[in-house]
Amino acid sequence: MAKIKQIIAREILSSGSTPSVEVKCVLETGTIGVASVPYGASAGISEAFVLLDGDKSRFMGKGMLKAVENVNKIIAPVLVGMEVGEVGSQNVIDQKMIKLDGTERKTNLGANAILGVSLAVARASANEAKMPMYQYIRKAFDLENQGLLCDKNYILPNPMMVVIEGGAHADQSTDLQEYMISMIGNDSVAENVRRGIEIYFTLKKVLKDKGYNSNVGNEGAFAPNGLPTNETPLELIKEAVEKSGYSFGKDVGISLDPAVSELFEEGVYELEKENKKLNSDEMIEYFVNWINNYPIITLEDALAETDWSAWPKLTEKVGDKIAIVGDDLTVTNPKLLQKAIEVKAINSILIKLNQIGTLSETVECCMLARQNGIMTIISHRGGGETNDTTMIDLAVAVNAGFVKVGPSRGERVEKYNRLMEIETELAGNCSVAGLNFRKII
Ligand code: 2PG
Ligand code: MG
Repeated sequence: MAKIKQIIAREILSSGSTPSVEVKCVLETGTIGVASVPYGASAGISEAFVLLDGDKSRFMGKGMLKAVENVNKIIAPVLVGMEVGEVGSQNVIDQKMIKLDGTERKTNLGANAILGVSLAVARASANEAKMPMYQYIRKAFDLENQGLLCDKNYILPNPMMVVIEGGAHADQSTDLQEYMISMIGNDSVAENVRRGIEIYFTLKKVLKDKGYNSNVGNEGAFAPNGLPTNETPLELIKEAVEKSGYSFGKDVGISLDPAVSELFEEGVYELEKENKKLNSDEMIEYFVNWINNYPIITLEDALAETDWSAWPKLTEKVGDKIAIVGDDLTVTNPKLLQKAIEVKAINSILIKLNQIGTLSETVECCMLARQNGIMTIISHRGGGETNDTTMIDLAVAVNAGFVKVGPSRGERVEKYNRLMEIETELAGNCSVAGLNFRKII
């Protein structure tokens, strides 16, 4: 046990050069924990509030000095002197900040301020306990003893790599946001990462040979312009997988995040590229058709975040075959997840720490998912990521099925490097989710 001595925040840059917040927590023992928060480009409407300065003379209004000040002047004085390191103390600290803010979406202090502190405190506590973060997260929330895990052993998540991106993440690419390859072999994480990267490089060649450019979008995935339809990336990926010498459907499956909340207005989904306007049932049929023709294993935000009545129809139709994943729909919020469980809207959930704004609520959401047979996928953010790798430790701690991270760029590969580091650290005392990913619930 140790007490918090100091908490200091500062404004930093995240990928894409959007400002973000970094927080340092110093304990009385001298132990330090540093953490930073990411930023979403296609954020869901119910996500926790990101407090921006709005001062147009700095960073086009996107500065985060107000959030920094909230940490330094409001949160820090309340938390200094509090104990960390005991089971439950992370939750006490997070609840204290939630109360101090006093709003549903952390609108007063900003989720960017609160999450920065939450993660910095957790890092300092893990360092103090001389534990890797994934082990500390299990300890802090007593996950092993409360029977909250599907397995006390570590089951490492499969890589889900974004290889073609469009929508809000790139200009003039596809209407849909993310086309991913999900590695389902269970030899090792390092092996899965290597295979994924080989396919990524082969895809670059496939694109070039067909005359498309191979420039990358926000997440480091290719964002070619001039693709004739939204289905074309599926064919290109198929070619790249096969040319890389892997079996399409056995070693590698496709994951999609169409993020169609961005395309939905007044009951209509507009696919500009194909000049189509679809209602909810037609949108479902559009994807069911793809599911019948390609080895799609996970499908995220295939319907809009406000189109609640359509989600159960999709899950009813294909939920026994593939993972139907809520992201904008559920925004890592235990209350929204509970609603989704009640109406049988999903069988899997995307988890992003900054959608809810504290480590405690994020873990609570993962455990609620676990108790209800919902697979968790821990994800990066498309807008501004930092080199913080807490999402990977979280994934390992909670037995997540996948981690969704772009294939290239420093802030993304840092996540895979951390996952491979954990695999080495565990030296065989772990398994890889592999083909059993649907059982990782
Ligand atoms: C998503 C994410 C991450 P963003 O929609 O799943 O890929 O994008 O962070 O922009 O919301
Ligand atoms: Mg998404």
